[in-house]
Amino acid sequence: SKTIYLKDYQAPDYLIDETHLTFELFEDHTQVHAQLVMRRNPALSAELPALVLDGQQLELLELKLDDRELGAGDYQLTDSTLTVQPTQASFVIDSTVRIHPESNTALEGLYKSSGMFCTQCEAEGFRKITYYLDRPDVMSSFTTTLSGDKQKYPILLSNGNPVASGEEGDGRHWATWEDPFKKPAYLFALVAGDLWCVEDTFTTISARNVTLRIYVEPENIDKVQHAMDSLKKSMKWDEEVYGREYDLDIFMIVAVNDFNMGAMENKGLNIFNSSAVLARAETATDAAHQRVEAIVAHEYFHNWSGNRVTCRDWFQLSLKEGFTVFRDAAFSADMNSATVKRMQDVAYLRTHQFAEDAGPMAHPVRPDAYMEISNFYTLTIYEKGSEVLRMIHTLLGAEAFRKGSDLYFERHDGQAVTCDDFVKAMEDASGIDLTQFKRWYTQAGTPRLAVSDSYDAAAKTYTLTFTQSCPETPGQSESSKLPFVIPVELGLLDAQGNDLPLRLQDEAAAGSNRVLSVTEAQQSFTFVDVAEKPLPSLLRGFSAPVKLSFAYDRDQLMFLMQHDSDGFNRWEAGQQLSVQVLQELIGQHQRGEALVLDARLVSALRTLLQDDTLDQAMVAEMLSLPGEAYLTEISDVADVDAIHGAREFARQQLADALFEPLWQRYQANREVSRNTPYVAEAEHFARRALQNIALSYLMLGDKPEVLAAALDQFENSDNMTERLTALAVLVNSPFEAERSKALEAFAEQFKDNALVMDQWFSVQAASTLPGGLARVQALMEHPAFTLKNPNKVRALIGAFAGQNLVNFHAIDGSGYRFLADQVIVLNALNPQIASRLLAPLTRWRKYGAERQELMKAELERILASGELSPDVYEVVSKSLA
Ligand code: B3K
Ligand code: ZN
Repeated sequence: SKTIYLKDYQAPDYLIDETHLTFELFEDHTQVHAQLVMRRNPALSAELPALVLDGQQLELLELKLDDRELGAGDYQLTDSTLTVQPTQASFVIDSTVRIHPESNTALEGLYKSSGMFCTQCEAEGFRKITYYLDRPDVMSSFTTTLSGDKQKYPILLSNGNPVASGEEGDGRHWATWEDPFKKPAYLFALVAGDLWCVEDTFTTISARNVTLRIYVEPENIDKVQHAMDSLKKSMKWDEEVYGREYDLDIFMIVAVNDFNMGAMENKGLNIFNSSAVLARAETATDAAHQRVEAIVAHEYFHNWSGNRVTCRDWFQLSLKEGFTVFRDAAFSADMNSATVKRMQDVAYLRTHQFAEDAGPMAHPVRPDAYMEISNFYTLTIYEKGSEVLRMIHTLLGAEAFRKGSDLYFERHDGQAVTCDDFVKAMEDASGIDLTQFKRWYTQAGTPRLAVSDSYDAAAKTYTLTFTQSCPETPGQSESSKLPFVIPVELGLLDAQGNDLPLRLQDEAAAGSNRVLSVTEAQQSFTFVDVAEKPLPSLLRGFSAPVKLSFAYDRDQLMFLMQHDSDGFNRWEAGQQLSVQVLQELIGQHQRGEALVLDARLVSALRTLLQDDTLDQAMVAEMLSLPGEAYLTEISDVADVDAIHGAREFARQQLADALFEPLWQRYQANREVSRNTPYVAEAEHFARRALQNIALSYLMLGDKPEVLAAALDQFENSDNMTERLTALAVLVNSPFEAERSKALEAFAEQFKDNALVMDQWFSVQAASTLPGGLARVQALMEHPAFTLKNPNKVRALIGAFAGQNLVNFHAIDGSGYRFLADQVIVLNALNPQIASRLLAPLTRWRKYGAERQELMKAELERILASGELSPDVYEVVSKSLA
């Protein structure tokens, strides 16, 4: 495999002004005709270099240049290119190819899913459909005609507006779609199938009526309303918050069952994994409802941040992804609880993106090299990219940020641009220089920010000293990294827990919450007129994606938990307290000592549980101890068994000590749930979240009244949130008879609902009871399981390797061997899924010597297993390097 470098970027030799496509869809092949109206790139010299079109797995049937049929001597073919010599600056290429969507298991290009045809082109799937300049800086208008069997494929869709349709007489029909907005090929889409739709309309801010349609398989038509509501909210929000109006007359979403990721923002025709569209109380959890809302918003927001203004090359991927995640996070915060959304996002970032940043695939938000671009749809591009935008927002303020985004959209509408262009628009609109800030785009790794303080009682000054550094990442030594701009939002608490006014030396005004810009390797800030030694509340709202350290003792953390005016930092103090307590238990476990839980954690959580004025979602989040994956990430050498043992011990102790208040809160909330119809809104999510975390603690106590409550919740709930938690606690309990009965009943009730069966697989795959691997292997034989469906692979194998750490990391290496076996099979079937599944093995450096050897041996076995896809090859070879 060869590496592609950002420094080698060159503008395209030729442009495509118009693309006219015809698809004839058949059961055993599809024929694609493409007419490309092209010209020499006017920005380059008048010479006419050879035209090199991308194309893979295509059978070329016919090729014409300006109506002249080309013979074998007139062009050159390789397995990824077609080369022709143009003779004039403007010309038309006509090609006809045969492709095989019916046997496409990689789910990239044109493929079939549950009997329907659909496409996935980003990043480089279009070259598996026809010969083309498959790069995002070549933007063209598209006209697409599709024809197929009328009975099997009554619905024929593509991008843009429908312009004509008709019958062919032989049981076939056709439709033509026209997309007037110039777009790169990665935004092309086509769908043909037997689908039903829910239709609605949205009136835009300038009073245009837009038809909204969500297409699904007929049996799912009752699970679409939540996505439709989310779509309308998104359209309105983007008008209000970003001034962005929708442009076409119709906006469509299609749900497909076999999809490599969540969804895809194809112009006017978003294609979604059905798991990211379908939601109703009986079959989808609260988390699933929120995920649908967020993904619908994300893909819709791409219409501006991605489609109208797109990326010049794939190194700029975060230009659209980081920005769009930032936008969807703000939307979700506005629709639900902003603090809860932030806590969840930060926990996710610190657990998973920080681990990526510390592993062999670490890369900057704007990478400068890749082998396979599909491997770079990462937490760093998406989540860290969003954090980078959030910091720009913090540094500029909301108003200047909005001016900057308006300028960006206005300046670059219809263009393919770079991250630098985005930052430039922000600078021009705000007058703020972001030169140093841009290091966030080019330097990989998670910065460390150590903070110390000193108080001068005589002078009444308080000084905070910040020291930043960033660890080595592949290709970037620690010493080569220059200081970042780190916005630190903070407050200082007095002994009563009130925010003190904050005034720096030489400043006139004083506020109580402010942002300091740390820009140097070491830097001090001195506050004046500080009457008493304060307790700092640092990095409020997690204002920068760094690892902050300050020597808080546990009493100080408990104080912050109760008094910090920043809700996020109250949670954060609780997390840090839990981490300290758990790390102490991990040490005791490793030294073979008796485990003793610090009683302060019990009393802090008791206080929270007994305070019914607090936001219940917040209490639920505070009760959830940091996960094993996060404890792994923050360990130098992760001791899987000690981490699991310590955390389970703490949970058990908390369950025993807090039985009364947990049982009270559980019963009160369950009572409300029982008498309230399901509503997918924040306050109801909060009630169920607290009810469910309480139940999971209570079940650790082996009490018959709790078992009865769990069984009742399992049998008599009208919603999946309560039912699935009840199933999960039974699956993890020692009550064997109840467990198998519940699993059987659940499977019987939901056997026809693939998405619910995914949950059933996951709950079992994640159970940390002994014998995990054998259970997973048995479930692979279940009739509802197939390696060909990515959702199933993620639900069973992904959940086992990612969430069942004690079983996956079994010291006999059986979990590693199993995962490697699956990766080898999937490498041939679906390289993108194979490569993602691999991630846990790439983290081998985190573990002790014995596990390191076992994990490395499996990576080497994959490397030697035969012909590897570029996807798998890149990840395995970089992990072993
Ligand atoms: N842009 C797509 C991701 C495509 C991934 C291709 N391997 C979904 C999204 O981020 O909205
Ligand atoms: Zn996206």
